[in-house]
Amino acid sequence: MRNPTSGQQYLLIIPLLAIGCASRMDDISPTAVVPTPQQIAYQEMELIGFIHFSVNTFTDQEWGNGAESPDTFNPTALDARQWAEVARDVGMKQLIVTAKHHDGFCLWPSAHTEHSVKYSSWKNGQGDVVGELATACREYGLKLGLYLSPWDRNHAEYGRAGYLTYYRNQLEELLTQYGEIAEIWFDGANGGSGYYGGANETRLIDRETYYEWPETWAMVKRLQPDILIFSDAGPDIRWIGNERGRAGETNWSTINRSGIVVGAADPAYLNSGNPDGSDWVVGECDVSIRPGWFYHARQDSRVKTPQALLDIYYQSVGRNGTLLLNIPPTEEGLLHETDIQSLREFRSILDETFRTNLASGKRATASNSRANHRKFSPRNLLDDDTDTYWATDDGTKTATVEIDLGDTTEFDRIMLQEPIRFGQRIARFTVEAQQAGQWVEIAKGTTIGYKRLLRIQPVKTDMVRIIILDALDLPALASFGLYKASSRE
Ligand code: FUL
Repeated sequence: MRNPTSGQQYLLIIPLLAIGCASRMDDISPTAVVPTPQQIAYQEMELIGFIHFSVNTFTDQEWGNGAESPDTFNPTALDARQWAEVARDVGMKQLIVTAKHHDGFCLWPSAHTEHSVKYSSWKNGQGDVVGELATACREYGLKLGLYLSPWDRNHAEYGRAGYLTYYRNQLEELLTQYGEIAEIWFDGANGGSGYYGGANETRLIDRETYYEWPETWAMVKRLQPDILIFSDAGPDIRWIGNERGRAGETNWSTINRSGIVVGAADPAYLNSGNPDGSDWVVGECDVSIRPGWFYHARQDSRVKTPQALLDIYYQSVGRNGTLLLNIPPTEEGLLHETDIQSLREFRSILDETFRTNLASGKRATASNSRANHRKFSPRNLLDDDTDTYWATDDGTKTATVEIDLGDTTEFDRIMLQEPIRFGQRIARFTVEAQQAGQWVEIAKGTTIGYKRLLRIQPVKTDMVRIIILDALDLPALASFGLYKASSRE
């Protein structure tokens, strides 16, 4: 007999087990629609860079018509490491490059066309921008995403079945030759006219059926199981409905994907999402640091200021979206100094504003804490840990959390976060501050989601409360912050 257990030992173990079970509390039940781990990680990145680079950079156009000679593409000092270094320094976690824009020119040496870097004199046809960027991203710890324009104004078969085979062959190259691809960007633009192998005509396609998106999406996932697919209809990431980088004040991460036609979606629907939606599709807010997506020297004086970028940040990341900020390389193949300066200052201001959470570690009490258990205590909002959270009992849709700041504190920025792994729940809230013994409303909003930032006039108080006025299910919050903005904002 091995290890005989005496009766005495049992007597000791059983009560210990009972105590262990009582203190282990289940998490709240997730709502019907929740994000995948990849979608959560994607939102936590917050800021992503977009690189628009193609023949357009050299022809000074926004949309090349497809007749451009590959020789047009000839950057004199291309350095993808410079792009990655700047991106990393300013807090971007991923770069997405236009592997192919509407002009059809390929930044990688595709085996399926002669309209690529392989046929340009850049590096005697030996260059590969996608490859160089993939290497640079790995070096600087960034994820890589690719934009492969479905509309191709160069290809002779565009508009016919043959093009779809070509498009999928290209996808296969890109998704098998460059390591892990975190995001693929399917643009909705389909303008009609183009070179099309010399035909020079207008070709209209049926947006609903031509690209056979469900099959293409399945192929993409087969080749890169963890990839996130962007389009008007997701399936993982959705366009936010404008190119100004602004999410709706109300922004649900849920929509109904079915019925959305890529390239013909309702921008207002994409902008605010749908609380009754059956699919979790995060909103991505794309915008360029310049008026155009491609570099144009004439726009050197129109680079967005750090303050304009901050404004966009508050309306994208601060409204439950991610910010996809375009920084187009010049003809040299380098990011422009003006853009870099603006980005660096933007990051420095952001860091200064959010360096100190004035509510961190303060005392919090709630009208309802689930099962009165510390796992759901309102103190979890102020512990600088987004894994812990406060939640209420089943059936509760309204609640109040009061925060005692101890001393009179001045702040003008408020941050709230939901634990979105359990779904997005909160539909309406206010924040109040005590002023001369009275509660006064200082901010209000609808959705929160991954992150909500509110800019308000400076408030001085020692007591703040969050009032949840409506929620789809019992409310839960992961984090709450109060900040005093940098004077440079
Ligand atoms: C649009 C395109 O037509 C623009 O050129 C740019 O690429 C933007 C991000 O998407 O649909």
